[in-house]
Amino acid sequence: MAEKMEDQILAPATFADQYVKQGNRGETRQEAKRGAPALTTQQGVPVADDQNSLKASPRGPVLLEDFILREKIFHFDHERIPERVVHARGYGAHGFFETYDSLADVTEMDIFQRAGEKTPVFVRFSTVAGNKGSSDLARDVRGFAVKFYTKEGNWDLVGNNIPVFFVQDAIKFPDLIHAAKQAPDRDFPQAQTAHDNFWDFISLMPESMHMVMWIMSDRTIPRSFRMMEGFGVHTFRMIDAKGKSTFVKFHWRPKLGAQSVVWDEAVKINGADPDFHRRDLWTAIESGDFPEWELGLQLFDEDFANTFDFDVLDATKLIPEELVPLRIVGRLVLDRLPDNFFAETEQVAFCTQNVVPGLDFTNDPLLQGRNFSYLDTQIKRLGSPNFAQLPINAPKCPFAHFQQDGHMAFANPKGRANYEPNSWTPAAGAEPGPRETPKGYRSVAEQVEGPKLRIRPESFADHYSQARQFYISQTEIEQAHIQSALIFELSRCERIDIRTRVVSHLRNIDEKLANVVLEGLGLPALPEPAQAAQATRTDLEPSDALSIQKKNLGLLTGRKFGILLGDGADAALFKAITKAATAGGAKVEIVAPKVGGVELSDGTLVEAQYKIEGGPSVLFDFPVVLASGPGADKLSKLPAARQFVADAFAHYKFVAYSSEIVPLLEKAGIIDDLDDGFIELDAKKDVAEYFGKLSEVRHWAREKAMLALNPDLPSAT
Ligand code: HDE
Repeated sequence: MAEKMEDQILAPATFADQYVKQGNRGETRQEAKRGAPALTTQQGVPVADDQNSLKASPRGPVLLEDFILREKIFHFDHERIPERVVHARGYGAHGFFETYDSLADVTEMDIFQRAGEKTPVFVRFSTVAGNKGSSDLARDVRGFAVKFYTKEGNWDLVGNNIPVFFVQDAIKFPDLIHAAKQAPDRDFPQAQTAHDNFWDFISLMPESMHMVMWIMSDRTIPRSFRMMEGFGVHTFRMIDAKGKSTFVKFHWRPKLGAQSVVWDEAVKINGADPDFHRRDLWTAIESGDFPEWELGLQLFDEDFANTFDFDVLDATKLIPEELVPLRIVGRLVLDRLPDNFFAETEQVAFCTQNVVPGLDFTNDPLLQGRNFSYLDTQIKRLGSPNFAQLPINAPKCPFAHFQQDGHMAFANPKGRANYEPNSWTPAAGAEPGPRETPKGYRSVAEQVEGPKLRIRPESFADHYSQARQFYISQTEIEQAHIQSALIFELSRCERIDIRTRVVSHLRNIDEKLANVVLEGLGLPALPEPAQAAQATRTDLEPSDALSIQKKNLGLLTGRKFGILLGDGADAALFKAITKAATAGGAKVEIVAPKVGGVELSDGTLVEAQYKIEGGPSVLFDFPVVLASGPGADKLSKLPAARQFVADAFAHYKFVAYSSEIVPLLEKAGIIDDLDDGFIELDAKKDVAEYFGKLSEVRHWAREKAMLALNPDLPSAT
């Protein structure tokens, strides 16, 4: 029997302002009207029905003839490209780099010649170990990759948020990554190093010990991409117009200051908002709070390199800023979101070998291996040697060469000459095409001699001195965090011999650290210190530049207040806090029992961004709780509200609250432990006192007190 095919128009109320029809089986149909263009196939054929495939009768088989269905499914099947083998999860933004002063005394790099010049950039931040869909707050190194579209070609500075690396030679990189990622038999754990394979490998690689101190520190759980430092890691060379070469190390310094979260918070953020870092970057740029970093250079010559205690070619070492201070040369501003994540953030291809005239490599064996890897990996990932033609990868300066054809070649030259040298001239009937420029890229004429061999230089043999220097440069609280991180990670490593082997390395770094970790793991006896190729030096002074807490800028800018509101909350207090927070450059978000909002004491209705179960205090730097009367009573009964304040307490946060919510603090079990970090607000004047405390960011005195009270916590031992 023939089916009834007419569509009926639905009641407008159901779909608000949408112009919608309904098919005879309830399919929603929207037509190309009111400004919406016609849907077509890839070939431009208009599509009449995008809801039903072509069938031989209503309940019959789908026909092979349905080219519309087949084309749509075919394209969908091929949407994915291989994710990056490392740094798969990342997030990017566009912006510019502005040069402060000319650096012509040091380098010919065009980008550094003219003060005030702005160069477009694309930046991608990433984690290393997790897959593309992993959560943002994994304990991991963060990638900090910058593509500068300069007038003399693209320069990629592919760095991390940690200035040193795990291994000294690129030949060990595949082993490192295999060990860090999921075990091959079980494919877990995802995005974490707390497992046997990682610690087994690390414990067999003494050179990784400096990096291990950094990854067990708070650096690997940053509060925001906007609050991370960045480093080029390797030593590069800058070359001036006369050919003189100067060594250089690159540093990015966030204008908001560096900040991290605490571990328990990181774990909970991963559940509450796995996209915490990308959402943070997106919303900051969208709301006009453009993140900024300054670029600092450590510049030094061969003489310094020869007298420095460590080899500047060894990527497991840094040069303390106390020895070579940073020269600040410009700023990076991210002010534009990508239009399309895939086309820009996913398809961007950073390559360490993308350097420009005036910049050259050194013989760092890790860097040299990377210079092969990054080009090679793009072929696999992007599928064609023409990946540089993608808009995100193409230079913004003129370019011309004779490379041709290949998959997806879409920028194809015209004319006859596709080789050089050639004899074509317009008079002979064709353009000659591009030719050499004497002032083009030149490598430093470095003298190289010696036997060809597989060997590690003697100057790479000290694996513990800078690890120790990093550890003793941290505040007491930061050291406690390193201790707990090591204990947690090693507790997830099942083999006792591996745990013990790590402790044997820690003995070469700091005896107290080794003992605390031993105790924390309940290991029976201290192992012998690991055999060291070179004894640890104890004469390296602490460097304040290595600590996050010692460099705290105490800014409210870029931070977030989360105000948990109950009905009847004091309107004057609410407004005073909101005003002071906004004036300080912070954002304020509201959490309430219902997202519809709450009614303040003066009858104002305030809408909420989060229903309390979806707005835990881990999402905010500064949690506040305001309610009174039945509103306060109601909050005290809600488990999520109790968790809100209990977590804020456990994460050492400053918490401002109105006096009537004391029953909530009682129910949360923290009333007897309240300290100076919990600020009761009775009147607007108390708000000033509360804001006066916030420059410390967290109430670390609470953590100190907790450590002193609890002999089972790390640094109390
Ligand atoms: Fe990478 N690394 N890496 N790496 N790396 C990649 O390139 C590699 C290293 C870094 O946002 C890959 O395009 C080797 C150090 C960042 O797209 C791959 C070695 C540092 C990114 C690769 C290293 C980095 C990558 C994977 C040892 C800090 C992400 C996809 C010799 C200075 C860039 C890709 C982005 C990505 C290889 C070590 C930073 C496979 C062989 C040291 C930020 O080519």
